Amino acid sequence: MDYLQLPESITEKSTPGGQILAESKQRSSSDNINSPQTSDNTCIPKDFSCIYNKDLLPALSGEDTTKSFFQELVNILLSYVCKSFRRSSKVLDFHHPHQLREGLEGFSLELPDQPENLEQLLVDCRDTLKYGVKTGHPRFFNQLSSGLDVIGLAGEWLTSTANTNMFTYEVSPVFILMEEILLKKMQEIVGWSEEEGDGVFCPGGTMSNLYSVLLARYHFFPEVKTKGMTALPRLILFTSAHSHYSVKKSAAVLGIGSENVVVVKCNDRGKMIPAELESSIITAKDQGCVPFYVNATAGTTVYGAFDPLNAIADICESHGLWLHVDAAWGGGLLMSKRHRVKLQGIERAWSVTWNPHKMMGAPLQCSAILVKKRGLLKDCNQMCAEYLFQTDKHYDTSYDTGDKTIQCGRHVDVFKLWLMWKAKGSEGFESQVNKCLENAEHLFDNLKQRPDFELVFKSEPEHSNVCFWYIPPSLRNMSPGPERNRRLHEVAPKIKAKMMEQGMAMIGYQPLGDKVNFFRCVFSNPATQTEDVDYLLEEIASLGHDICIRTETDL
Ligand code: ABU
Repeated sequence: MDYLQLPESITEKSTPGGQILAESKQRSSSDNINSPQTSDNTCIPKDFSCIYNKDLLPALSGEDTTKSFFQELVNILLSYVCKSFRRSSKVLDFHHPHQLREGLEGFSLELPDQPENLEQLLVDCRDTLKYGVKTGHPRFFNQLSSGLDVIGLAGEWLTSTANTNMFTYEVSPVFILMEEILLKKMQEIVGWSEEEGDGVFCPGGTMSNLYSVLLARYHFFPEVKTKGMTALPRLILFTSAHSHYSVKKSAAVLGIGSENVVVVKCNDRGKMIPAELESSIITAKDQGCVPFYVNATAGTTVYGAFDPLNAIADICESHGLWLHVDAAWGGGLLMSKRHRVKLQGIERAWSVTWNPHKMMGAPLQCSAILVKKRGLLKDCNQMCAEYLFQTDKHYDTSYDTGDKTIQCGRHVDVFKLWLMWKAKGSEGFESQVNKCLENAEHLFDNLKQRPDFELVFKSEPEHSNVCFWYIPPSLRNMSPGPERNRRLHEVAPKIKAKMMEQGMAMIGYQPLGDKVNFFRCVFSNPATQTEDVDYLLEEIASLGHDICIRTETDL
């Protein structure tokens, strides 16, 4: 059995794997790494006030002190992990920037000239977590990436301990192979054939989207690599009004220019209108420009909408354009038999962004750019630095994948996801995704019943995004119009400010198009239960009931 392969289900583990686990268990118990004792069996005092960095490894006889320091640190981390799941604990302990800068009860951000003792460092570690935000808390609804996956966290710890670089096989043999296997698995789930597919893990979805534009441009105009933009005609790319801002940013970064991104209209539900795309392409051609790339979104950031991928793919095919699918948020739904239908047509994409740090709950950061055409990443980005990518190494240097990327040093993002996949199997991710979408359905059903809330769109959520307004008593009988909109625009920020001061939940808001500020609730944390959804609505209603909104005469 190949132990790097990912299981479909955790019950599939074969006996040899079990033996290896049993052996490693035996090894670890005899290693006795958990004991806070020195090698001569005397206990190390847990007072670190006279102990400094210089006393830790690599100091001679620094081993026991190092173990003891880590034990203390692990206690702090474990206490934080446990608190993160406790509903009685706060999601955040908010302080304004000036308060944190000034220092709080022995916690100072200023950097000293003289070393501080390890006791102080442990206090600093504890307080860094204390004044941060518990993004793993079941009542943290603020971001697309949330949750605290214990196995993922273990993977992240291991990754930091290994502290290596993803550029060559010689320094990352295991991680490089894991990346190959994981990317292959994701490509298979997207629906590409055995012969197709390449990819790389990137520092976030914006970077993955940037790769897609870079590769599309290189595919059509390989001379850009050496000659630059002056050798090219005026290029145009297309993306929907609800797509992520990273598409425009990519055009700006790559020297194409954000004004050469055509923003295609969406319907009321936030989905790109294919006929609008087609007419925009024709207009661009009529103006003498060269369309080359279309970004379709599978799971928009605010509405969670899925663009009609097959209709868009048909248009791209007929005009010979590169189709990228930004499934940073929606990619997780591919893991669910019930929900993957929403991404029908994704297999026709030339590239796909998929962020497992969102819907699959992998710790940040974990984003993949998947590319259908093999070899393109390498051809586009390779620089052949001889000090790193020597061609006369004694192993298969096609595993020195670093030159496929636009980075040199690259963080190991793959291990935590690989370990999570081992722990849950594909089926575990499927249940996780289904549960998040069930929470969204529960919220949507509740909102429909309540007179104090109003949905931004009336149709069922496609993803786990649910968008709504809270309507305070003073606005409930007001007729629609600019004055009501002006007042309603103030409601969500005021409620959020109070919510952050109290710290018991966290949810985001934004305006969008002609819609004034509304709440966007998103579910990606498997720890969240329907009781947390109910809590959120009660919290918003109670914070919003008496808020003071300026009337026209106050202005
Ligand atoms: N890259 C999109 C993340 C935005 C959010 O978490 O709301």
